[in-house]
Amino acid sequence: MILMRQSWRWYGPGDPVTLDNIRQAGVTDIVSALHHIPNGEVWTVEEIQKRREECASKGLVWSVVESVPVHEHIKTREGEYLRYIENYKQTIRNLAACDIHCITYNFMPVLDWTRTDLAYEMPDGSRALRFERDAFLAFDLFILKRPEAEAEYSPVEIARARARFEKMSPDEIALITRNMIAGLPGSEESFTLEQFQAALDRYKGIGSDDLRANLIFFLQQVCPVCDEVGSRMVIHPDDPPYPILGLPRIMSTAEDFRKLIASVPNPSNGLNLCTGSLGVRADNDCPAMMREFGDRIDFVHLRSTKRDADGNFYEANLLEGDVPVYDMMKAMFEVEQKRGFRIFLRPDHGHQMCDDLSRRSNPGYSCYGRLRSLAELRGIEYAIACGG
Ligand code: DNO
Repeated sequence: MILMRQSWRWYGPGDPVTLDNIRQAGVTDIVSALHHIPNGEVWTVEEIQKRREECASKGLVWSVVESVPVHEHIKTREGEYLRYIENYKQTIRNLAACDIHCITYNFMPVLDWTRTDLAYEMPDGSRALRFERDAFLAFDLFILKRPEAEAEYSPVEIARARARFEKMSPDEIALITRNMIAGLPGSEESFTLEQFQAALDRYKGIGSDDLRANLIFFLQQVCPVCDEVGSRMVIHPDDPPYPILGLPRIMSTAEDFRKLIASVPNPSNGLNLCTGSLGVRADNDCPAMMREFGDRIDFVHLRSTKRDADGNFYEANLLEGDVPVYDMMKAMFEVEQKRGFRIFLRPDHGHQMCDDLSRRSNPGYSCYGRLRSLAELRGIEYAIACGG
């Protein structure tokens, strides 16, 4: 029987959730990245080896990279993009030389994932990450004051955002600004408001077809290297899975995945199925995606969200959100048996709960919250493996 490879994201030596904590979670594999290396530069064998050894000293294996960031110049295909692509290829080779073959990345312009509230209080007192649409629009229209914003929203939306903005205290304005642009963990970028607007402006004239063409170009360069060294690029979907701030988004639906695979059929062109990101859209069926793209999914993020009719969502307890977690695990289990391949799975964001509430942790990457999700996932897998 082929069971999942239980993994855990570790941000490196600065992560408040330590390798000693992680090994007690009972996972075997670490998901990590060399966050100290500037975007676009080569990850050397020495640096990769050092991280591998840190993990190995605790009996853990660093086997998945999340992420080798894609430099903005590659996304916009300008400036030094060819040099950055060459560097990316070298990083792929160096990772393979250290026996790391699963490479996560995303192709979201400017921002990686986005939330307005990092400490949304749940009825049980734990804290969750949340995306509140009115607050997001208030940021766009009245804090950032993005010139094109007004034309992109309806009068009703603008009125709601204004009312929301008028209720915000200076502290709340500062907080939402920080949440939006100071870079959530793993984003690798942080901005002032002016820098942020300048970064958005670099996408003027780049529509979704252009961005997709740039992604395809990038993959056409790097996938042959991956094929040669036996590695796979797994793209993380957009979070949230729709355009924001006037920026194009091209990896939000099954159709987006289909187009990407049709354009770059190399076996190394793979997917990181993130149920929390995709599940924000009611028209995304995660188990169906697992079945359709299973041959190319080497890495899964398991998390659930709860959306409402106003376009808000929060990160729910794993078994209480919109994502059909049992069906998803069942689909994954079936794919694994068919492929004879153990998919890497990590519990994605967890709530801050119990001792997490009095400890610092990277937003979403608390210790107890993720332990709770992992325990639930293990239980589901166990039941499925026993025929349930
Ligand atoms: C958020 C993460 C993302 C992810 C990147 C992958 O918690 O899932 O930041 O790591 O999008 O490139």
